[in-house]
Amino acid sequence: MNSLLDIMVIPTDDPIAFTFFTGYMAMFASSIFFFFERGSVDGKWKLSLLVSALITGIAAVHYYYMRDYYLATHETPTALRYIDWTLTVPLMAVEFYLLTKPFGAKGATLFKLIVAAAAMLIFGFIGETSGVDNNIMWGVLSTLGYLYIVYEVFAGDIAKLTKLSNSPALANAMFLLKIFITLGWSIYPIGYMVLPGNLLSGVFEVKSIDLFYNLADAINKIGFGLVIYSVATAETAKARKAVA
Ligand SMILES: *C/C=C(C)/C=C/C=C(C)/C=C/C1=C(C)CCCC1(C)C
Repeated sequence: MNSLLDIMVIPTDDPIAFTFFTGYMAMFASSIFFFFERGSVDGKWKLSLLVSALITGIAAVHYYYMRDYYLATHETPTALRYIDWTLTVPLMAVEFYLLTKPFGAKGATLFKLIVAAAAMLIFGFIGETSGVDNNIMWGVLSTLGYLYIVYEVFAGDIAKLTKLSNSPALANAMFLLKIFITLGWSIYPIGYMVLPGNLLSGVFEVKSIDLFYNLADAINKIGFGLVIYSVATAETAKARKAVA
């Protein structure tokens, strides 16, 4: 089962294998795109685009390994998945911080977001690896971390700074990013619920957790980056027009 050949053959009846491959390539291509597009936006946006490139780049490397792990074992690459998220979710918190920093965001805001993300991921990892009995409890604890992030963006520091900024560009970006962290991010807990002992157990195959996670990653990591890219290019064009 673990021969090199297994890794080379993509079963045509396995949508999970398919999404590991397309996920890898899409993350990789996005990373190159965001990295090179740094050159076409004004200075203050360059760091945001670099962080977008890092998010998709880190994911691409993990998808490379998860893909092979999955093909060789047909099991869920839980550890690799959580290592990826441990790096990329805090970087998404950094994106919120960078967008609001020109309007006074403090390190403390970033710190709160990262602590909430860490709690969400640690509890989720324990829930996925510790067996059936407390699967729901760990999922609920993880969801508290998630909801705290949603709160910060909708009503906490990030929301207040966006309002104070009087910047239509930032307001637009936040509107879209809010859709990502509510609708897009909610795909993850739905995936988690297919685990044995949880609410959707039996409705889907356990393995389909990877289908949910791969879909959500592509939407959230690439989409998030594209929102920031579109604000950056729009604002750059506006600033250049004002100078000309
Ligand atoms: C790029 C990766 C991202 C944006 C990952 C986000 C992950 C989540 C929002 C995960 C959330 C979970 C819950 C809210 C409860 C169940 C356990 C998790 C970790 C799947």
